Amino acid sequence: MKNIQQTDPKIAKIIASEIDRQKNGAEMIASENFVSLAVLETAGSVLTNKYAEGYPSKRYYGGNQFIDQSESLAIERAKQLFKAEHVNVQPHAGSQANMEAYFALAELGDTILGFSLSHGGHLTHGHPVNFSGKFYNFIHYGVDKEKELIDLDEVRSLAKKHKPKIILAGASAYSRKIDFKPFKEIADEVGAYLMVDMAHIAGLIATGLHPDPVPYSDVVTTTTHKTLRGPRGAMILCKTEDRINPKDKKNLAQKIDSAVFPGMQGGPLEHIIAAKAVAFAETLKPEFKEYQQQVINNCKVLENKFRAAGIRMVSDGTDNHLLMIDVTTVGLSGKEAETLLDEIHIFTNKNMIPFDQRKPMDPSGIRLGTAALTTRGLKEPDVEVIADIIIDTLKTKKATKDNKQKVLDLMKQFPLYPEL
Ligand code: DSN
Repeated sequence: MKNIQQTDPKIAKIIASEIDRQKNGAEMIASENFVSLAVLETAGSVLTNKYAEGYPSKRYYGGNQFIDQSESLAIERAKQLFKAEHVNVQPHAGSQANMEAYFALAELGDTILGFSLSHGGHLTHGHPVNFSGKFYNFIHYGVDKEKELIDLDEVRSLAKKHKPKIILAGASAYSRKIDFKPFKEIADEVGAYLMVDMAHIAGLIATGLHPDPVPYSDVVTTTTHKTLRGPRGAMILCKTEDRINPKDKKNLAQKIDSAVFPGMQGGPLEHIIAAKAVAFAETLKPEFKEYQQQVINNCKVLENKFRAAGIRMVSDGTDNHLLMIDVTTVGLSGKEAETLLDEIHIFTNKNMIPFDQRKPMDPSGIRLGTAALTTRGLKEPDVEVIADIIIDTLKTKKATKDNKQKVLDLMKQFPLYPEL
């Protein structure tokens, strides 16, 4: 920070304020996490200076002998972590990874069957305001009204009716396990590729705590910064052979690689790719599995607390790192709940819930996650304290000084980045 303070005090101040915000709050946005200092250091390293268009040993620029080593390590570690045949670690973000996967598997205008955003899917799974909904003919499945679980009968009947080129599974606001085997069976029945976006649950999958999509899928995309706890970025895992078009000149791995570069991206972010390698090495350690189990245990504490408080949860609970709360059951909108919690330094996000009667900017739900809290070291009794504070705030509809102080006192017991 010394250099930034000298050359750009405004930005230095913003960074210092953000460090304070992160330290003095309970981060419960389900897609966020805190990277290790080793990942942070690598992401801020001189590797940012290098152009490396191409792939290890096949670059368009000289001087890549060291960059080749770090990118190869990232690839090898990711392959080991997910037992994947092929991995491309260059996607800059989850949206790019999804775009690149669609480019590799389909032609513009082709039909893709994905999970509706309003039921828990993602913007890049075919929402009309996103490139995905503009470039492709997306059809959506959702959850059933009663149990609020993914409706596989609907997936099958829509697949048979629309004959999609790709069936897409994966979610950003779904608190239950997704079984990928039936998705593969349906994909086989209609001759579609199976693509899975495992961004939210990648850490759980890497540690065997969630059903694994890799054996069933042609392509799997993921971000690297959510439960996987790496730097902000993404990657694509795939099979080598193209199951649907085996006679094409390029196999599936080659199609994915060319969709990433030169198809979509130019110079890869090699500082971030090296930081991915560092994160994957952390992920391969036994402690990472203990961490992921604790993430789930902590989320179960939230589930039990909300059930006891009589506050409705979508699908009545959770199997993973997140929980969807219907805050209309306490007479609040999602935006009101998010704002109240923000005021007492509990950071969450408003979220649509299935069959929501309200609008996306002020929906009926909030999404809570435990990945970041667990990285700070919170265990069941600590999460009980947070749950009580959230429930009190939502029920009284008041952001009290007392509750804010309780959050600050609790988070002080779990120092974040004391070195910074
Ligand atoms: N924005 C991410 C999330 O919060 O789930 C998904 O891209």
